[in-house]
Amino acid sequence: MLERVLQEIRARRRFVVTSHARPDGDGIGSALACAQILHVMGKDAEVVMHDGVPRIYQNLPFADRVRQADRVPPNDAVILLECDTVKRTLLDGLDNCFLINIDHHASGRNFAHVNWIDATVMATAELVFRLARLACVPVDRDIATCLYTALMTDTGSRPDSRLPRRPVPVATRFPNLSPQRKIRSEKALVVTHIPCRRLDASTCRPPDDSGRGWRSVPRSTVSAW
Ligand SMILES: [Mn+2]
Repeated sequence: MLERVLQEIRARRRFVVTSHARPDGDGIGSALACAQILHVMGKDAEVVMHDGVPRIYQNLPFADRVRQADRVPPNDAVILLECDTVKRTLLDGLDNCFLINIDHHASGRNFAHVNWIDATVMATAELVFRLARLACVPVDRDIATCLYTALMTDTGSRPDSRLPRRPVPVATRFPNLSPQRKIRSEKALVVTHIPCRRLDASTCRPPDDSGRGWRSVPRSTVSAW
C-alpha cells in the first residue's frame, strides 16, 4: 500500500495534510514531516489543523506554517494521519476531496480512497518515514526532529517488554534532535526502542534518566543489522 500512496502523491500537486482534532505529538510531528517531505518532492503542501498546534509543539520545525482552519483549502488530495474517520479532523469540505488515510491504529478504518493502515508499527511517524525513504527524500534534521517527537509521544512511556523485537527503522543523524532532550554528539545515530540484545555491550547504553527507551548508537552498528 505504501507504493500506492506514493503513486497517488506523484500524480497530484496540491496537498493538505491533517490529523485529528486536539492533536498529539504523533499527529503533529507526522503531519509536519509529511508536508515537508511533499515539499521536497516538489509538491504544494499545507498542514491544516482544526485546533492548530498545541503549545508544547510550537517550537517544532515548520510548526509556524500550520494553518488553523475549520475547512480544508482547495487541494488535489488530503492526507489524513491518525484518523479513523474524516470527522476526527473536525474539518469541513473533505467529502469531495481525494483522501489518503495513513494510520497505525488497529481500530483504523478504510474510509478513504487510499488506506494505508499498519497496526504493526508504533507510530504514524514510522509510516511517514517509510514514505520518505521510498520517495528518496532525505530525512534531514528538521524532518527527523518532527518524526522523533512523534515517535517519542507514542512510545516514550511504554516498558521495553511491550515493544516489538526489532529496531524501529527510524534512524538518522543530526544534532540536537529532540526539542526536549539534546543529543550531544552530532554523529549520534538515534534509534528508538532497540531491544538491548540487539546491541553489543560496547555500544549499549542504559536508558536515559527520564526512563525513555531510546538508545544512541553509531551508524555502523545499525548498518550491521
Ligand atoms: Mn500515533
